[in-house]
Amino acid sequence: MPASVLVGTQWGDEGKGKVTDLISGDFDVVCRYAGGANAGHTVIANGHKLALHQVPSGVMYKGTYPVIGNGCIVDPEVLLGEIDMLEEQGIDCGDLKISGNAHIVMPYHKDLDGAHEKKLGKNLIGTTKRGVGPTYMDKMNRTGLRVQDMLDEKIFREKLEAALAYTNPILEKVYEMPTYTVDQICETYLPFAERIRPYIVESSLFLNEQLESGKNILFEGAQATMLDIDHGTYPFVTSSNCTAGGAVTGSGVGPTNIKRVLGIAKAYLTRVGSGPFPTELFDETGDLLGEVGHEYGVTTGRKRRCGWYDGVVVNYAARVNGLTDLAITKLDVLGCLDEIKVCVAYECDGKIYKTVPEHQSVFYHAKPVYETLPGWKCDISGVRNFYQLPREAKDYIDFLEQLAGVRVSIITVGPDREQTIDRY
Ligand code: 2SA
Ligand code: GDP
Ligand code: MG
Repeated sequence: MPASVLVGTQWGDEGKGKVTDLISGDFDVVCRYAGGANAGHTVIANGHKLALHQVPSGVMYKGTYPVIGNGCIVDPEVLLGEIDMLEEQGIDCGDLKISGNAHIVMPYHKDLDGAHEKKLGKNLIGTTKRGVGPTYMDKMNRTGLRVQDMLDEKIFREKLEAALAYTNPILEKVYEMPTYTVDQICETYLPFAERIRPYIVESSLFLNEQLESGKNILFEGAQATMLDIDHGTYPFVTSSNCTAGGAVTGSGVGPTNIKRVLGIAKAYLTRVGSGPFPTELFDETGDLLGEVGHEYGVTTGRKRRCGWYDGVVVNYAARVNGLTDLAITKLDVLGCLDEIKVCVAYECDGKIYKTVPEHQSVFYHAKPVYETLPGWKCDISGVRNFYQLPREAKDYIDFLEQLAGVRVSIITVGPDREQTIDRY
């Protein structure tokens, strides 16, 4: 299998970190292709519990190269802190590769992110305030700085001067915030540059050479389909292409190399931040799912909104990502419920929608049409074989498979690597 993509099918936090870690042993390279320190991927294995933001979740495996692709953005402070944290735990980061074309998050990007949210008032997006939107904005505007610019102080200073000539007036006049000088940023960023230098590579070249020598690559998606800048619930999205197509542009590996696209779907649904969420629960069942599933943001600690599994959303994700198979995560959490609802369609102004409507106001007003399935009311966290699951749990998986139109190849029943049912 030359290259595979692992992608979130909902609004994020489906357990991408856990599944990436689970299958990374079968890959020679694990590459992040989009997003930055907004991501929070949890990996629990070999006695370690890691919350990863910048470093790919394949880092636990010796002999697997973790790569930060050109489609990612890099916050040097977060990245270096993470490398230190990993090395303190005895996890070697010497094989980490960072694309010279990835864009750098600057202090002013974080200021702008927070200030813009404040200006939006009640219409705020609910970002992670990690500077993600403004960094991608500068990339598209061609006023951004890239990792490779850190390699040469003269170039870094020149590009920074041009960037500040554009950004300082925005900080000052639009947001009434303090501005930056080149020296001020150089003081912190040039020492970061020295530490990052050994990891910088021409990542598209590196990845393609790996493929040519028979190695295989896993592309680890961040955020998720419904947060994708093109296919998500715009404007309540992140600023990158989280969907499988982003793996191509975000790495410089051609689409013909990708043979598997594994979608990750939580057995219920969560969303953090603002925006439409048709199956959201505002009652004690929502609270129970949040409590049993420990639904709090890995990056910000925010409480996640909880709701029923939305079969329309995952079916849409199967379409826009070209999914080959699905992993259903956190099935164990549903063991606390007598009955479980699944959204099979939406109703809006008397019309039934079986797919995610393109028009945002239809989606915003969509009322879920539910089917109710019986719960299994027991602890399944020790089950390792599909046939040992209670009948109701097997029927639930079969139903989700039918709705998605894609085979369920992995089921997870707990946060540890071992708490997994492999049907691949
Ligand atoms: P941003 O910061 O500009 O990317 O925010 C834009 C929207 O994208 C959502 N977003 C996320 N949603 C789920 N999980 C994410 N990572 C963290 C986690 C989130 C956290 O793993 O828990 O800790 O709060 C993530 N990153 C971005 C965000 O909520 C906005 O809706
Ligand atoms: P990601 O952003 O998609 O990697 O997901 P997060 O790490 O933000 O959130 C997933 C959370 O669920 C983490 O705390 C995981 O440890 C946990 N988790 C993953 N799989 C399972 C599972 O099957 N059962 C339970 N109970 N927890 C899980
Ligand atoms: Mg997460």
